[in-house]
Amino acid sequence: MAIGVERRCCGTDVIMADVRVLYHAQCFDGFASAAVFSRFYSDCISATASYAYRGLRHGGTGPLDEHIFDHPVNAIVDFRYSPSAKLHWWFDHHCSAFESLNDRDTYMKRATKSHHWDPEEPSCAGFMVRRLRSIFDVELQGLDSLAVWADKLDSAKFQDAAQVVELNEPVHQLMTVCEHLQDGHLAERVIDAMAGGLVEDIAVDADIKSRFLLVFEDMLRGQAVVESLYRTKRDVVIVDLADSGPVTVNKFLAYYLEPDCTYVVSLVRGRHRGVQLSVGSNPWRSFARRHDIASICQMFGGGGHAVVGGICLPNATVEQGRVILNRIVDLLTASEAK
Ligand SMILES: [Mn+2]
Repeated sequence: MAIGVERRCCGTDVIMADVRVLYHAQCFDGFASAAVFSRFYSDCISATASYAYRGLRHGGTGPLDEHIFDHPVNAIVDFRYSPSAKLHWWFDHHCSAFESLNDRDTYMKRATKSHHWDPEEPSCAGFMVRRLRSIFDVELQGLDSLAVWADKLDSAKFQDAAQVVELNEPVHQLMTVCEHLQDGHLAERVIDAMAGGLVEDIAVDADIKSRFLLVFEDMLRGQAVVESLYRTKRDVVIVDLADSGPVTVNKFLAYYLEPDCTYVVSLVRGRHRGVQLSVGSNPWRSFARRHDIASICQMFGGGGHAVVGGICLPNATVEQGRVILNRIVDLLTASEAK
């Protein structure tokens, strides 16, 4: 499968690929979905097509910029919808796929064979394999294990916290690399291998292994920092990293350190400015969750799902972030006392 090369010249993209594949960046399911798409396109639409991949990140509101649809054929996978006529293919499973009711209407009215959404699906890559097989009668041979992995990892079906914090299994290591990988040669190698049905093979590749070890060392340093400063209030773990500088922390670490906790609330500085808060509930003690986390985050300008959410405050000071952190902890612990 040919990979498109782009050159930037005087601020203008010189188009060298046939298909632009925009995928959810830094996410195993995003990579897997990009792979399923290019494999489908090559098998079903054009055997000689070349692809230019680009990861998209959450954050920022308003419609997606038209400029991202810069190739003759443009696809978005595992990321939100755009009503642009230049979006030729779209697959997603996020509840928050539509910016507005208007966008949702546009999607419903378009009713094409090339735009697909199902928020009940555990992963976008798994959804794509199932949907494409049923609609286009295409075999997509060798992609079953990719679909199974994407379903498992994107819905956080891990045995226990140790499995996802100690990261001994190759595909879990590949997942970790994907979560820290920017666009570029290695990202394209991963997508290509996944498209060829070689997810287990690329997971044990030497370049993936060495990249994993770098990330894992950072995570171990992050773990030491969290262990030194986290505190608990009833069944809530509080992690305030606002004064810790940039640290890499495994998002399941708190459940590994405090397996009996129900919630984790954390505060970090924003990538460029401000602060970010995240609120999560213990996936291995889901019966203990007493709150809808999305609605708590919405009270402070954030959002998310019932089980996990976040708040981005680009203009807030650390002190303001701490006030919100404490208010959230109070909310989470207050109803427990009732
Ligand atoms: Mn996904």
